[in-house]
Amino acid sequence: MSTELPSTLRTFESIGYGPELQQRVGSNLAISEPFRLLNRADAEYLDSCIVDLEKFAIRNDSNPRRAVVRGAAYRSTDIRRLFSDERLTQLLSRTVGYEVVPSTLPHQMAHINIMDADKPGSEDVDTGNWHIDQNPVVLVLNIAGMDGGTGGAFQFFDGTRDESMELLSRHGKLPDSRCVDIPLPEPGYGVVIHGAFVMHRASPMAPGPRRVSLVSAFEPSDPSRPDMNPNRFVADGYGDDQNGVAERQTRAFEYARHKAWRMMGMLDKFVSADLWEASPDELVAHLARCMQDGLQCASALQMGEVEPRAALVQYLNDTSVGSEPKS
Ligand SMILES: O=C(O)CCC(=O)C(=O)O
Ligand SMILES: [Fe+2]
Repeated sequence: MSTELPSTLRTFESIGYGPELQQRVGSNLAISEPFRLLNRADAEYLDSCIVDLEKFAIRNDSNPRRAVVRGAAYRSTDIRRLFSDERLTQLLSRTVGYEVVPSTLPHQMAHINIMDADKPGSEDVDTGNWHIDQNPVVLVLNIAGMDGGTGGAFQFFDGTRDESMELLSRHGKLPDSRCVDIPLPEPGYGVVIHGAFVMHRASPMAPGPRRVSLVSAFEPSDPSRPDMNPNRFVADGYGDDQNGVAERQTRAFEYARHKAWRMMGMLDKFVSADLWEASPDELVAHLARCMQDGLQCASALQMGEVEPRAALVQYLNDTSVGSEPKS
C-alpha cells in the first residue's frame, strides 16, 4: 500500500460553501486529487476476488448491467484487511485533517459497483445516478475501467449539495459545464471525498471494458460528533432475493452495534472527565448525552425502520457538528 498523501483538488469553499461548513466538519477538503493507493498487481488481485463475489450482487431491474456487492468486507478477508489497515486510516486522517476510523458498521466498510459495459448496443451505458453518500468520508478506488477512456470516470458537481439538488429537481440533470470528470488513470488509484457534501456519480460510458469501483466508508473517531449514519445499506428498489433479505435482516444488529460503539466512546469520555464539581443537573445532562444514541437507536428499531433521510438531513443541518459537548 502506498502512503502517498493525496493533495486537495477542491475545497469546500471552492465549490461554493461558506466557511461554516469547514468549521462544522473540521476539514476543508471536498475532494482529493486522484492518488495511487495500491500497485497494479494488488488491484488486479482484488479484481480476481471480486469476480468470486459477484454471486452476492444485488441487481436492479431498471439497469441490469449494474451490480452492487454490499457488505464486501464481510465477504472477503482481503477487502476487510485492506480497509482495516491502520496505515490507510492514518493516511485518510491526514488527508481530511481529523482522525477517522473505518466505518463502525462493518457492512459499510466496503461495497463494489460493477458495470458490465461490454454488452452490445450503441447507446451510452447509464453507470450510476447522481447521489450524495450517507458516510462522511469515502474512498473510491479504481479496480477496473475508471480511466475515463470510454467514459465511466468518477464525476462530481462543482457546486454545493443544495444547488445540485435544486437543479436536479428542476431540470432532472446537471449542466455539463459544471460536471467535472476525475479519471482514475490506472487500477489502484483512488480519490477521497466528503461524500455527504459533494454531489457525484460514475459518469455514463460507451460500451467497453468492465468497470469496477471499490468504495469504503470512514467516520470521525470522535463519537461526540453527531451521527449521520442511517444504516441504509439496502437501497430502496432492490429486490427481495436472498441477498437483499439477508442484508435487511442483519442491519438492525449492525446499527445497534454502531450506536453501542458511539455510546462506549461517550461514556469513556465521561468517566475520564474532570467533573468533580458538576451539579447533579449537569451530570444528568452529561449522562443523557452519552445515552442519546442508544435511545435514538431503540426508538428507530421499535418503529421497525431506520429512517434514512431524516438522519442525514439532521446531520447536514446540525450546527454543533465538530464541537465538543459543553460541560
Ligand atoms: O463508481 C463510482 O465512480 C462512484 C461510486 C460511488 O460514488 C458510490 O458507490 O457511492
Ligand atoms: Fe458515492
